[in-house]
Amino acid sequence: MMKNLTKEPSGKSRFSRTLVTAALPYANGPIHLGHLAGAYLPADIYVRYLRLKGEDVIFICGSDEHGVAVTITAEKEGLTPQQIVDRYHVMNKESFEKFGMSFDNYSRTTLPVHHQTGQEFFLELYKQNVLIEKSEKQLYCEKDRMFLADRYVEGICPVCGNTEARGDQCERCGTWLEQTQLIDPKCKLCGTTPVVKETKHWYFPLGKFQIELEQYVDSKKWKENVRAYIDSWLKEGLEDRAITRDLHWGIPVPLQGYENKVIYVWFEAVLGYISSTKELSQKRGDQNLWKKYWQDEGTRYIAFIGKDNIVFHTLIFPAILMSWNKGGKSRYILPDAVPANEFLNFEGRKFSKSRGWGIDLKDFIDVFPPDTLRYALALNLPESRDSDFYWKDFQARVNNELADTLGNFVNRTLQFVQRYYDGKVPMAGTPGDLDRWALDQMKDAPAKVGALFDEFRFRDGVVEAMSLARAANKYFNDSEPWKTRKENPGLCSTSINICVQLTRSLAILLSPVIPNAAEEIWKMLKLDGTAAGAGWNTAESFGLEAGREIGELKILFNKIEDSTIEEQIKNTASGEEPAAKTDVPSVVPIKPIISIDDFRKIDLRVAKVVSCEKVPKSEKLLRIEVQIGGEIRQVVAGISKHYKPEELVGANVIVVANLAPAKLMGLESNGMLLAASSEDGTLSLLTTRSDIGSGSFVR
Ligand code: B3M
Ligand code: ZN
Repeated sequence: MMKNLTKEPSGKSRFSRTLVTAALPYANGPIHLGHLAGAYLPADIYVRYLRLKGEDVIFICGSDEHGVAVTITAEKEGLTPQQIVDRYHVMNKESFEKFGMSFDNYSRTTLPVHHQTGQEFFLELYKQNVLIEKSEKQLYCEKDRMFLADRYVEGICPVCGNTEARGDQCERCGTWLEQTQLIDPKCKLCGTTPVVKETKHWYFPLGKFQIELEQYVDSKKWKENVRAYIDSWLKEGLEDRAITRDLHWGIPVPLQGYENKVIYVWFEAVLGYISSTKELSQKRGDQNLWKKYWQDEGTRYIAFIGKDNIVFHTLIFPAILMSWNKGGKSRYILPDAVPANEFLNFEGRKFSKSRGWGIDLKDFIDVFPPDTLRYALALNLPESRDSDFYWKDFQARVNNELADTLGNFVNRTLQFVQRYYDGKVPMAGTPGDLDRWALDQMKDAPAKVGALFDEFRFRDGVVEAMSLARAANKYFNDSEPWKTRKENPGLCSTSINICVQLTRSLAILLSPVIPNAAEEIWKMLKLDGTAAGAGWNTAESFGLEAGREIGELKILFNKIEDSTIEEQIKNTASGEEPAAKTDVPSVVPIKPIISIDDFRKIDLRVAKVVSCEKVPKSEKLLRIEVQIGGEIRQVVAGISKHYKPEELVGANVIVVANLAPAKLMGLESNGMLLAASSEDGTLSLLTTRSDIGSGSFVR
């Protein structure tokens, strides 16, 4: 378990302010629930909580508008990249606002202030002679006449066998790839096999920062899931990384001879947090504001992201900042915590835009109040492992917890005040045992919930806050005010007074999660100011004096009908059967149906391994000679992490015998071995009994 990050052993914080950033979403598509659960909702709960505690905090975000993610979408839609980012920047900013994201600034990486920041960092590192220029072999499409940066090329991941790995990263196993490592690469635009051509690029020597990064990582506290990723990167050994690209969309490389190249999107996107803070400075007319948050040791920096962005925020961004700091111009602070979440799945499967699986934020909040989504997601955050969004769960959370527990308690309490006390808070007398129990619950709640939020355990924190609502309902039931009203009016007014105080405390404690409902409660109580501004610790004690008038009552949450949920299930799951709810990890979605004729095009054969050796200088590749009937062939396979060469000799494996030849590290590969690969990248070759002759058909 992690210790409270804000406190020194003495209990006093050594920080005087907090900078919170949330990953900059690509402006190439709408925000969906998976994004919210990965980074945005936890970040917003945290910031709202800090503000309630009266801390100095700013919350920074914006659209990531460069890179191949954007240009590919533009090409698909026949629009310019600018048109795409304009559309999605506005759309995402609006849906974030409706969802209640309380950013202090939501910027764009296409703004001049960001281009300047990106070029300034690039030039500073260049002047320090940190960057290395290299002539490298890259994949080039002769048909489209361009170098195939990142996602413009797709092929088989040499680590996990995923057939849709991209030129920079395999999304399935998370391996960060060089495009020339891809097996059987294809141009994404025209589908042809690219050629290898020389091009010049600037590299960032990440490897040189290995030791400094290890020290940095050891000096901070990380969530277990995050630390596991970092350690695997560090263990693998860090390598130089190209930070320029042959593209026309992005921040131009500010050097002669590089006119047609841009800075790699990941190098500049992380700097977008700084530019966004600079923009906030300008907006607030305080030129020093951004420096205070980025360059003062008294600032604590927390970066909220999803798990696929961990390496960029825990290693690459810190290394860039360390590198800048060596120049002596000024010193940036490094992230103190990167509380990355795992993935949220939808009804048992991965969100998939192309397959229409999942739901966008925009569509969701057209139908349901944002607080219902915030609450249901908060209780389902993938904080330590992947989790699932199910429509039925959502309905149950809203109906049983928000409407029946919280809403019902607030409603019955305030109705009682309206009906029997003329709308004024009744007097509290000396508390009895039952009352003291309720008061103890109230007194302990802010510290309990706060301790969990401090540790980035938002799910548990919200459960804890909601347990105060449960206790409040129990207290109402057990004190039976409908009876004591006549039998013992003093007892009755004490319990109703305490119920009103509990209502106020609940508004404060739940305000980071359900900010709209919290303010509704505040209005019903006719309190001054806002629940969000009341002060976290004031939830411990009485905040409404007796005799005070309360406001008009409203229903906090309406229940969701079965028919409404059925309709959503129909609309958002494109007619596919929701997977059964189990703890079994979800699978990557099945590909579209093919005909038997399509399948027959693939010539699968049994092949006997006659010799096998490691490919020199390659960590992953084996060179294998197989016999298929009377023919001996060479196949190169990325399985050396899973099989020793001597293990394979004599084995009967299955090969795709009619696959177009491919070159891997200069070796021709004539065919592909079939292997099962699990999500975590474990590989197992398909084999047959040894008495099946080589060359036999597999069908
Ligand atoms: N745009 C990737 C993503 O949207 C990337 C994050 C940038 S954070 C600086 O997941
Ligand atoms: Zn992979």
